Amino acid sequence: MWFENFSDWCVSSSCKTEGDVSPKVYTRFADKRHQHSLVKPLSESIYTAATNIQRLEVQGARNVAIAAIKAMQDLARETETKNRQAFLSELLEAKAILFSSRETEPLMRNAVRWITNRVERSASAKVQELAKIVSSASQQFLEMLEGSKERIAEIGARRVRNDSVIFTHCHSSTVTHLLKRAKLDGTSFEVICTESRPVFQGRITAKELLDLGVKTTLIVDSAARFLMNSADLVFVGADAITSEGNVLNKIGTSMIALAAHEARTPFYVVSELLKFDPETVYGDYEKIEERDSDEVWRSPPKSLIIKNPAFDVTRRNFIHGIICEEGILSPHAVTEVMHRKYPWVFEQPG
Ligand code: RUB
Repeated sequence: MWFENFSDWCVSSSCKTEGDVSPKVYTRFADKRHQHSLVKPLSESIYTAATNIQRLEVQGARNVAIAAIKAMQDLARETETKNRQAFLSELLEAKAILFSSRETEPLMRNAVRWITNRVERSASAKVQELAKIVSSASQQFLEMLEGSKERIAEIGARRVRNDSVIFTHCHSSTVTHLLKRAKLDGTSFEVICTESRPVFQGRITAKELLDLGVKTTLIVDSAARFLMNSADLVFVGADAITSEGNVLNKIGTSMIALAAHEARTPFYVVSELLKFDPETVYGDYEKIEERDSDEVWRSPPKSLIIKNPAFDVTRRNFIHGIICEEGILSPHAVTEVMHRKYPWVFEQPG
């Protein structure tokens, strides 16, 4: 089906009306669409994935990357472009839309770049062959992610001692997979998790852990320091790792790191290395996404200023180690290991 503009696409897709899309999403993606009015839109999957990511229906860096990769696979299947140039433009448009759906997600950006770079490098003029490259590159990236997740769980589970108490924040699928592995290895432990205001991803963690049969205690975020002395170690996920070895994760993570430092509780980041942002090597700061204020207070008093940053930066001095697919690394070693293991990440940032 052909659409005149984004609002038509919206009406015919999972968004029932324009108003059903947050104004931010609408403006962002509508601007893109209007540059291309009267052309068939990209695969609907790209807009749907971008909208779901932006609305937090897809949560956590790994799931965001997987949703973007799957949308690229759909695009390759559904494309109606007839030549190399048109196919490349379609891919670049998809890349721009996916990148703008969340600012603090280098894993997603690395995944999409991995796919588009492979297509750009091929000399083929046939759309069918280029589409095959998108599918196989996507599959390779998904396999890399899966392999890393298993390796991280294997390594990290060795740090969980019998009868220990683990502290965690927000919901990281990488952390919960590690804890699942520790449980399957027969280790007995309990977990304290924060509720993670404002949208309570800690409840997802709590439910998953209870389903695994792990004794779990949920606390309000501001009780983190109060309870830190009861924990033996902290595991948190990551959204981004910078060239200096600093880590961005859910807002509140850096406060937890400070509390852990004060209590001398080892603080580990559990993350695949592909959350590294190559642009930080060249001086760019990782952007911190600011989310809608109504997540914090739906009907606040007029003129009240509400700030709702989604992530914060934990400096490397507070990080005991990064548990990744290459082992437990000092944050100082990250850039060097990235150069060795994933040199392609540095080839074409942007
Ligand atoms: C989730 C969050 C997670 C990281 C890592 O924030 O901060 O700790 O994304 O998750 P949000 P994973 O809910 O706002 O996306 O280990 O699953 O990649």
